[in-house]
Order: sequence, then C-alpha cells, then structure tokens
Amino acid sequence: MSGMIHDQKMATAIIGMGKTGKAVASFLMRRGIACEAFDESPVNLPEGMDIVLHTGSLDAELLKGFARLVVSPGINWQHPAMVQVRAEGVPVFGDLELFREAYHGDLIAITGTNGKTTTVSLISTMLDILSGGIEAGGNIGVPMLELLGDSDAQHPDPQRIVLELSSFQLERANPIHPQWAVLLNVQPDHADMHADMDTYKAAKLRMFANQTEGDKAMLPADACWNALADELRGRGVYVRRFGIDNADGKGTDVQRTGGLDAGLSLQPNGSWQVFWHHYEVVYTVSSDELLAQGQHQHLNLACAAQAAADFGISASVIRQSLTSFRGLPHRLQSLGPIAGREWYNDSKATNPDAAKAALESFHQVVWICGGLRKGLDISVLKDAVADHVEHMLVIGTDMKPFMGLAAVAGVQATFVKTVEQAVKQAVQMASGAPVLLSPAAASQDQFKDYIERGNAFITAVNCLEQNS
Ligand code: UMA
Repeated sequence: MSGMIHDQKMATAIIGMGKTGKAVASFLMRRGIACEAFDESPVNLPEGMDIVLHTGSLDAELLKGFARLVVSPGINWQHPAMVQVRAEGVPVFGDLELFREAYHGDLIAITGTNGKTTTVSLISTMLDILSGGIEAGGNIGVPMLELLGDSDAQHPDPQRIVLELSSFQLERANPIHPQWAVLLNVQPDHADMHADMDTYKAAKLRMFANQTEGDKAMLPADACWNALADELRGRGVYVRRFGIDNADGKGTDVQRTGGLDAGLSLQPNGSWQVFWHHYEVVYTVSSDELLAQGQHQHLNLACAAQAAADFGISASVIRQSLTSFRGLPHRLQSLGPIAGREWYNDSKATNPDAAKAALESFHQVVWICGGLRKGLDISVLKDAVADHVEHMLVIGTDMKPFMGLAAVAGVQATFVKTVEQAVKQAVQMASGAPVLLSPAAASQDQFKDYIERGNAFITAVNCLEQNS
C-alpha cells in the first residue's frame, strides 16, 4: 500500500480500478482531491499514480468512513457493500456525476442496448469538421473524465462532447443535460445486473430527464415511446422519431406516429434508402452505396446523419461520411473470402437482439454462437435461427440453452467449445455458406472481452488462409 497521507473522512473512495477508476483517480488528483482506490482483484496502477490501493472484498465498514464513493460501471449497483454504504447516507455515484458537475460545453448523448458505438463514432467523425471539433467518450472505451481539461485557460474543456452512455453509467448519476440525445433501442440485456427490464429501461431514460426548451431528443418510432415523446414535447423539447418506413407509409416494424425524421425507407423498386431531414428537406443515400452491412447498422447511420444535420453539417459531408464508413471492428465485420467462403466477425453481439439483427442480414449462415448468457432469454432467436441458420456451432459455458434453441428451431447444432474449433468445423461444411460469429452472449467465460473473442476468431480464420 502506498499513497499520500490524508484524512479518510474528507477523501473519495474510488471503487473499481479499471479504465474508469484510473481516470477518476487522475481527474481527482489533478484537482488536488484526496482519494483512495479499491478493487476486488489485483490491479496495476499507472506509473506515477501515487494513491492508496486496497484489494480484496469490498468492506462496507471501511468504506462508510469516506466522504463519498465513485463506483465503476461494471460493479453491480446492488453489490451488498454499495447498498450498505448508501443506506448509511454516504454519497455514492459514478463517473458521469463528476463529469456532469464539471462539464459545461455542448453535450450529445447516445444510449440504447445496441448500436451506440457505431452511432457515436459516426457523429464524432462528422462533427469534427465544426470549429472547435468534438471529442467522443464514455462506454465507447475512452473514460469520459479523460476528455476534460484542467479547468484552466491552457487546458480548457472541449467545446463539444459526444458520450456513449450505458445504463450503468446513467443509473448512478444525477440527470445530465444533453442538448441532443438519442435512445436507439431497449432490448433485453444485463439481466444479471439490473433487477428487471423496467429498471434497465428507467436507467436509460434518465438521459432525457433534464432536457428542456431548445434541446432535441430522438426516439424510436415504435408506439411504446409515444408517451415519452409527448412528455418531452410538453417540456419544450424538440422530439424527432426514427425507424423503418415502408413505401406504403405504414411502416414495417413500427407504428407510424405522423412521419419519421430519419431512418430507412423502402423504394418502389425494392431497394432501401437511409434518410434524414434538414429542416423540411429530406436527404437520402441508397443502402447499395453503403459499405456497412445490415439494416440495424443502417438505422444507426440514419440517427447519426440526423444528429449531424441538426448541428449544421451539410448533406454532402454526411453522404460522404456514410458511404465511406466501413463499419467498426467486431460489428458484422467482413473478413473477406478465405478458404472458399465468407467470414463475418460480429463478436460485439453480446445479447440475443444484436445476434438476431445480424442473422437477419443474411440468407443462410453457419452460425457460431454461445458464451455467457447473462440470464437472458435466447428463445427470441428461434425464428431467425429457423430462417437463416444452416448449422449452429456452439461455444462457451452456457452450452445447454443454445443446444436447446437449435432443437426448437429445427436446426442441427454441434458443441465445439472454442472459437478455434468452430472455425475448423465451419470450413469443412459442404455448402459454402458464410460463417458468422455473432455469439448472442458475453465473452468473459473464455475471454477478457468481446474484442479478445473477435480477435481470436480473426486469427483462427487467417490461419486457414496460411494453411491453404
Ligand atoms: N471490479 C470489482 N468488483 C466487481 C466488478 C469489478 O472490484 O464486482 C473491478 C475489476 O476487478 C476491475 C474494475 O472493477 O479492476 C473494472 O471496472 P469496470 O468493469 O467498470 O471496467 P472499466 O475498465 O472501468 O470499463 C468501464 C465500462 N465497463 C463496463 O461497463 C462493464 C466499459 O464499457 C467502458 O468502455 C469504460 O468503463 C470507459 O467508460 C465496456 C462494456 O462492456 C465496453 N460496457 C457494457 C456494454 O457495452 O454492454 C455496459
């Protein structure tokens, strides 16, 4: 244990020393605020970070003695020690609360179960041409406090920030005040961390709680969001809606609510267009011109385009950004033809709805799936599996529910345990159908995160090329 001497009663306890905890420590230390760090596992602190570090089980008795706790998003808000400390009246919150207190520039906020990172990345690319530029952070992987300056003239805060916000970040902060905010979707996820779907949804909706006259909010066009739209309009918020629009004007999976601002529209010739509005003018890009694949990704592109248009970015810049965007790694990422078939890495699909969207982007695939189910019901995949899957190759710990899914969908399945084995089996299959890794489950049973899982898949596929 090292670190400077101070009075714990005046100090902040930082709970969890991953990316967030380290950024919190650095933020507080730059401001001369005393802090100590806690983590249940051994961690290495960055060089020069002179701070007391406690490892091992979180001890509520010890934590109660601090002035406040800043808790990382990955630590369950209902962790017994956190519940106990909150019950004692000690302020407990996450890094978003520190960000909220410190940042006073333009804020764009993105939440939703799936598609956040794609939307944030594109918004960040398009708005970067504005004077003052833009910084992107939050759940995307750059802790939000790292974006902030040192509250002096030499290192000012960015003029504009776009944040990707998870339910964990939103639930443990007072409501923020974004000038532009979009909820992309709410689909079952993190059932192991939130009490139920309502709690999960409520956490996400906190993003809008402080919006007011002059702000913009974008919501899916589904009728279930109409009440929220009305409530926001009642507060003077300009509400935009996005979704999928059929040529017949009825919508495919959405209830039309009097015209969409952005989304996908079906053309009489059967092709799809991404569209968005700038005032009354509608702009479009044909989906044939897009490199990123899948309707779910194209909807994210439409939302990003609408955000950019609302910040004054020209249609030509938006078009150029959309048509040159190749998609992000691990999100329906094409690895190209290797060993006689196409391979797609969608390792980021860590919940059933993300995998469903991926499966529906194909005619037929060999599907590599499985991992940690996080308590989620995967039966929602039944129709997509029956319609689009030729054979399932199941990996990971929670093998039983996936084998059960194959049985109810009437699709053959093989338990292969690892990504490497899945690739070896897939390449031997006769049909030559594309192979899709889109696990519908978290990766932490076998990997550090979805990135490591995706990279293992890429490596295994590339080995085929070398061996052929
Ligand atoms: N820890 C404990 N006890 C616990 C759980 C964790 O002590 O019960 C410790 C771990 O030992 C570790 C630290 O806490 O040292 C990790 O904290 P963390 O899980 O919050 O991870 P960070 O590195 O701080 O990353 C977090 C987000 N992680 C989660 O929300 C789980 C990252 O999102 C985010 O990019 C980063 O902050 C920067 O803002 C990742 C994620 O998986 C990508 N997010 C979920 C998702 O997208 O589905 C919400």
